[in-house]
Amino acid sequence: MKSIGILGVGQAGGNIADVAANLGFQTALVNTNQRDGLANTGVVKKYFVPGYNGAGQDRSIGIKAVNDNSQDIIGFVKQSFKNIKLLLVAFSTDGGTGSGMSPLLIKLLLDQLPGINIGAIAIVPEQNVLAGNRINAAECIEELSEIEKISSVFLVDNDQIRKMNPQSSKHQIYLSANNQVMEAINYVLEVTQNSSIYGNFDETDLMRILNTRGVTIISSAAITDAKTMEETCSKIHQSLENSVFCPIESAIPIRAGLIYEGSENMSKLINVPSVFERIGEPLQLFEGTYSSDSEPTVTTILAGLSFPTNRLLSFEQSLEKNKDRLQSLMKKEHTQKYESRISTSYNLKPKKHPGPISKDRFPE
Ligand SMILES: Nc1nc2c(ncn2[C@@H]2O[C@H](COP(=O)(O)OP(=O)(O)OP(=O)(O)O)[C@@H](O)[C@H]2O)c(=O)[nH]1
Ligand SMILES: [Mg+2]
Repeated sequence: MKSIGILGVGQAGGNIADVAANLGFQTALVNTNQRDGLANTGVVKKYFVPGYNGAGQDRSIGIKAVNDNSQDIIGFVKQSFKNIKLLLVAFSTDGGTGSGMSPLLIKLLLDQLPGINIGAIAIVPEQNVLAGNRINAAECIEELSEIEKISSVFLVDNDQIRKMNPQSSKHQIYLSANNQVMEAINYVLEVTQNSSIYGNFDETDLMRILNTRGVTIISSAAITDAKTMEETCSKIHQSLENSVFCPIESAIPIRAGLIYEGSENMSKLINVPSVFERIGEPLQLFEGTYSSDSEPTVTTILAGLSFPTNRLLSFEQSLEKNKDRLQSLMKKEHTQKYESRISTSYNLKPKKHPGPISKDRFPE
């Protein structure tokens, strides 16, 4: 039985839980929209918040859904997962349900599920989403970053997938992101089950890394055609830049893992100090070396990173630039109305704005 559980919240969260279920993780989902959740057929345990039909990208509806049903939801989560050490709550930051419910739910679960660490798989939307989604994402990530006892936060970056596959449809991007994030987490968990005479990376090591508060990133680099230590090092850095997660911007990780799998010969090309020279030396490093016939691969886990300020600032800057236009749109919602001229012209209603009916408006 895997020691990490995945709780999907909202549609994107449910989709990630579905992928996780197919990889053998314990999973459950919570949604305000039954129709979305029912599509995630791999997930058996489902809680639909009664009286709701989606949150329509309104975070306050998600927050209310948790506040009004907190005991039922916590009871559902308790029942759904057995003997896990880490629960990862998966959701998108820019909708209403997952974005609104998840930070609050994580806080409540941390209080009410003692002994289980809780982290997050939070999806950061593409740059080109509209203002409402950007506001949601910024608010959600701010709330997440304030949770005191939270473990790893994986920031899944849909833009990273777009960057690697510019022609892909939205659906392909989502599917690829969901698969990549769960395969990365699955790999580092599975590898703890292997044994090695050269250096084991065991479950305690992994949990030590994943229970670090802050942003976590996992990436794998195939080093098959590397000839030198420099080439190996640059392949590792490249894999970090191109992973499914928001790329690291500056901060040094607090804990890290370095796992090598492949022929013993190629492992000589890994020079740990030079790998961390650019990233910054962490407080603790956990290493694992596994001799096998598979393609030589270095998997890096960096935990305790800062939230990617520049990536998030770019959201906020574009909101700031369009502030006047956005505020006038918000105001318009409450002030706009259409005044018909037809009734006044035909004297059906008391006159408001007398004037001829325009021929352009009512062509013959
Ligand atoms: N990576 C990934 N992103 C997704 C997926 N589905 C949706 N998204 C992203 O999530 C956003 C929409 O969020 P949803 O998860 O549909 O929202 P929700 O939590 O169900 O909230 P409401 O629909 O507002 O009730 C989109 O703008 C995308 O950024 C998915 O399966 N994978
Ligand atoms: Mg939805």
